[in-house]
Amino acid sequence: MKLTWSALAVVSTAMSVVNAHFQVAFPEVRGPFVDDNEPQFCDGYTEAANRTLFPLTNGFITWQSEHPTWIAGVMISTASDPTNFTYFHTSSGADQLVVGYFRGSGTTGLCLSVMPTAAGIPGVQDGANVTFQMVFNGGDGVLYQCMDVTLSSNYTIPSSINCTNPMGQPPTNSTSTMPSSGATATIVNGGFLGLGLVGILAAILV
Ligand SMILES: *[C@@H]1O[C@H](CO)[C@@H](O)[C@H](O)[C@H]1NC(C)=O
Ligand SMILES: *[C@@H]1O[C@H](CO)[C@@H](O)[C@H](O)[C@H]1NC(C)=O
Ligand SMILES: *[C@@H]1O[C@H](CO)[C@@H](O)[C@H](O)[C@H]1NC(C)=O
Ligand SMILES: *[C@@H]1O[C@H](CO)[C@@H](O)[C@H](O)[C@H]1NC(C)=O
Ligand SMILES: *[C@@H]1O[C@H](CO)[C@@H](O)[C@H](O)[C@H]1NC(C)=O
Ligand SMILES: *[C@@H]1O[C@H](CO)[C@@H](O)[C@H](O)[C@H]1NC(C)=O
Ligand SMILES: [Cu+2]
Repeated sequence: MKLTWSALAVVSTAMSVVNAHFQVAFPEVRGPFVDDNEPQFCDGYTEAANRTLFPLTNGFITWQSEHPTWIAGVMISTASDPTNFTYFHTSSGADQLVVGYFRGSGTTGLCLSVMPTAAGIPGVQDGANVTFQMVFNGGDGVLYQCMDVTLSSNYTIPSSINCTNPMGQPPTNSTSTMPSSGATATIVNGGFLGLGLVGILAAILV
């Protein structure tokens, strides 16, 4: 089977219905999911909200998707109240990433491996208040959700929050900007951290 990304994008767009985007479960997002606002900065929430403790290393984001195939990544801001995209960019205007953009597939039980300090971003340190902005494209445009967290070197995510098949790649060798169209995406796929069935499927589809 050989499918192109553009074919998949067309299929997933055709199957889109109301509420067919993506939703982060952990850490807590800025406010209740608003389907129509997800194409906007932080799902439409411009103010920092409740902060969740998050480890400096070995962290993860749990989430679900209504699109079977997608591109995803995670930007970070070290500002205490990041109110627009500028706060999530490097000084040169590239997306400041803790999870590089990568292609994946799957709808439930998803999680992204997040190593906040791995990219060496200034200010990403013990005790810092930072914000993750997950960026996603399942074929119907680029979507966003934000999580305000406090980084802690002595915190471990409770075992009641599952991440059995972590995905994602460190930001070091991915594209620095989310492709606006899946059809023209050229993602350097450095490989999944957790190469499970999903990773193998994604590799076949690419
Ligand atoms: C923040 O947390 C409090 C207490 O858990 C909760 O009542 C409130 O709804 C949360 N606020 C948001 C924006 O989620
Ligand atoms: C983002 O917010 C800052 C501070 O309010 C402001 O200076 C900057 O112009 C804003 N950038 C955009 C793209 O709106
Ligand atoms: C982080 O945010 C919390 C809650 O908003 C606040 O109490 C704390 O002072 C902040 N810490 C820093 C280092 O800014
Ligand atoms: C854990 O680290 C935080 C800073 O991230 C600090 O405020 C707190 O006192 C530490 N707790 C323990 C038990 O060491
Ligand atoms: C965690 O995963 C295990 C095994 O897949 C499952 O039995 C359990 O219900 C999951 N827990 C949560 C909170 O999702
Ligand atoms: C991606 O990173 C890995 C590990 O650092 C490296 O081996 C590989 O050559 C890199 N790939 C590209 C295309 O830069
Ligand atoms: Cu959608």
